[in-house]
Amino acid sequence: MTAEHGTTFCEGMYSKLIDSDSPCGDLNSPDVRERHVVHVSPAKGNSRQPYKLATACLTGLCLVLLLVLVVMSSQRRSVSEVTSSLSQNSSASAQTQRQTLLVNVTNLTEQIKRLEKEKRQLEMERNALQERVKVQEATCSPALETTVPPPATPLPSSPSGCPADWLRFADSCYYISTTTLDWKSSQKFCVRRGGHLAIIHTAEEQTFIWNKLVRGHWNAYWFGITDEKLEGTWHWVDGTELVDNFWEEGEPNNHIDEDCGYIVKTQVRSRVPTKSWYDAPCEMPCLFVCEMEKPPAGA
Ligand SMILES: [Ca+2]
Ligand SMILES: [Ca+2]
Repeated sequence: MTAEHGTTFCEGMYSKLIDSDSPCGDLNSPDVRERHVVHVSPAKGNSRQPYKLATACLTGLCLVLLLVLVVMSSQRRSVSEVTSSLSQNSSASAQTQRQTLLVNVTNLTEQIKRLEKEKRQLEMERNALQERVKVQEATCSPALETTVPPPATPLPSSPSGCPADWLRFADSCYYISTTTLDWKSSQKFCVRRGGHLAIIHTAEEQTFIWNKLVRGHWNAYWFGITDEKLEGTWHWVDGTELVDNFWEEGEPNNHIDEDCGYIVKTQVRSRVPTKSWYDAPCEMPCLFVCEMEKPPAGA
């Protein structure tokens, strides 16, 4: 072993027990002491360095742990604050939504009330319009002619044996007006002409008269029936009580205090003569049908 090698080896072994048998030789020898004096001091500094390093590491670790703890605590506080904030926000949001819903419910309730009021008003208007329609339907059509009513005296007879402007059926003559009068005036007109408002006992007679009527939107013709004396009990103008009848479905209904009967003829081809009677207020001006059972002698 060379001296240099031995020195390096001894330096590495300084921390070990000093052994006289050590290959390092006699440590008390001047050469060795010198070498150790020269090399021992740095060896002592190196032996403390790991402790310093460990201390530094531990200190660093502690600092890191402290930092971690600080960060975690901060984060935990932040999370708690965020959670609390979210909870508060959620509660506030729910409260806001509840208030909004309450406002919406209130508005909808008011809207429903308003719509119900409008509905009631519209229903009233509808009912009023329906009444007007019924009255309009019950109102006789305008006169087919604007001329004054024909004279009350019979005109010269026709080949039919009836006055010239009358129609013959069986043993009677019929006059179909072209002007309008109320029911009582119509009856008076017929009486002045030697007859009365038509008294209809059979479907054949009803059909004959109905076929002679002029079609129109709602052409209504008074005939000789009324329940003016006793509501619901209908009598002919000769005082006899009604037996067979040709009322329309739902008639007579006395809808607006209707005590006189009329026959209607419309443009609707499906209508039939045996369901053409209606009741209406006697004051309405209508066309009318007169009947004369016994034509004047010589007619
Ligand atoms: Ca009546
Ligand atoms: Ca009626």
